[in-house]
This record gives sequence, structure tokens and C-alpha cells, in this order.
Amino acid sequence: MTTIGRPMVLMPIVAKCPDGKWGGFNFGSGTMGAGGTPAAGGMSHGGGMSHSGAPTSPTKRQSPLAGISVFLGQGDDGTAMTYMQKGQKVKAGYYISKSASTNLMTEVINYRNAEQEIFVSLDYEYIPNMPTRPKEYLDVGMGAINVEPCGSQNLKPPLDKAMKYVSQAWDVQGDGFLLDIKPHLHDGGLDMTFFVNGVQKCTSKAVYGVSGAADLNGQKWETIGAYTPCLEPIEIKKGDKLTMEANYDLTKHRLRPQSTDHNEGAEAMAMAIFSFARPPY
Ligand SMILES: [Cu+2]
Repeated sequence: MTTIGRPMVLMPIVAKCPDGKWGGFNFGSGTMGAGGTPAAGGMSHGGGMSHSGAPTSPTKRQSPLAGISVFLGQGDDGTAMTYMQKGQKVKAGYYISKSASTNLMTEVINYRNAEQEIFVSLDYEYIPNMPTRPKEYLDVGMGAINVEPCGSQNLKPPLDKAMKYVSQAWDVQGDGFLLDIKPHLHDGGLDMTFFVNGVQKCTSKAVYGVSGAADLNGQKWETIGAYTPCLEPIEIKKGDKLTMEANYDLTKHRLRPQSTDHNEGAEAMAMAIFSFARPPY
């Protein structure tokens, strides 16, 4: 979900690839709007996300998609997104002026060979009556990091054993806080752990079966419906290294079916979505 009329806070987190190019998912001027989804935190299932773009400049406020800013990007139902929780010391918020308009883009899969009516709904909490952006609140943007920033985002975990994916280091190029970092895994994923300079900061677990189990060709199929939250803001500073680990085990949870032929064996993914709160540079 985006708002229009507000420049996006660009992510100061980049991955340098062995070939000298820059990895995905955070977008500099070269990658944004180049055919993938413009949603920095959004899922890019099949989006053309190359890893050839210019690095994000933490000092450059203006997004190439001028005046469009990601307010919310989710890959899964069931887990709220939080800019600020009760008692949080880091004051952060996404300011929406009364003249802003919003835009929603969504992608759904229909596993039944029949028309279905769907509803997209959003519950939100907000602080009312703020005619201007309060200076004491850090500005926020949305970003994402991926375990394989230099390769394909589509993973193929083994069918018969557990598999741990460890990311290369992502380089932090500006100071701030990661808020509410959460995984985006596909069915089969168990959890994801985040590290700053090798120090473990949080583990988030996939929660299966939130909306019950489906019957798929006579077999019970539970899908990921939520993640346990990482609610403590994670401070990051210029020069820090950010890494992540993702665990898959297809002996515990099956992959979701392909949308094309409904056979088992769609791809897996391991990325993390977060809000980034930063002081003015
Ligand atoms: Cu995905």
C-alpha cells in the first residue's frame, strides 16, 4: 500500500555481489521502476528484479518514483505491521497528511477452479489531529533483505531433510533502526534469525494453520498465516553488517502447490521485510 505525494525514505542497506554489482531487494535509482514491483517491502513473485542497479544513497531522499511512498507491504495475512508499539523508546511513525491519497496493489492466487469473491481489508491504528509531521518522530520507509541477494530469489529446499540458508552480509550505509522485522517465507519455512555484526538480535517463527487446514488431494495442508514478532527496534549504524538465517524443513511442512498445475513444488523464498526509521541525514 502506498501514499502519493510523499517522497519515500530509501533504504541504507545494500548487498555487494561478487560480480561487483549490487544485490536486491532494496532499490537505488537503477532498480526501482525497472519492471519489478515498486513496493520496497512488497513481494515480487515473478517480478523482474535484477541486481544490477546503482546503490541506494542514504542521503538522497527523492525516490525515482517521485512522490510515491510505501506505507505497508505484506506477503502474508495474520501478522500486523508496527511502526511504533506501546512503550517503545524509539519514536517512529509514518505521516499521512490530509491531502495524501493512497493506493493498494495486491496479488492473490485462486487454488479453486472456480470464481471466488475476495475482500481486502485493512485495520489500522493512528494518532489523530496532527496537522504537520511531528519532529520528534523518526521518519520511516519500508525495506527488505533477502538470503540470496545476488542469485535467484526462488529457493529449492530439499524434500527429505532440513535446510539452513545463510545470507551474505548486507552493508549498512546509514544510521537508524529496523522496526518490526519479519520473515517472508513460503510453506516449508520454519523461522528466520537476524544478526547485526554477527550478534543475534531476534528470531521470528512461522505460525502455521492460523486459518485452519485445507484439504489438498486428500492430504491436510496448513499454510503460514503469521510470524512471531520482533518488536524491539534493532539499532543499526553505518558500517554494520546485517545477516540472516532461514530454516526450511519440507519433512515438517510441504511446499505450497504450483498455481499453474496445482502440483506440489512451488518455489520457496526467504526474505525479511522491515520498516526503517531514521533521523534526518
Ligand atoms: Cu514469496
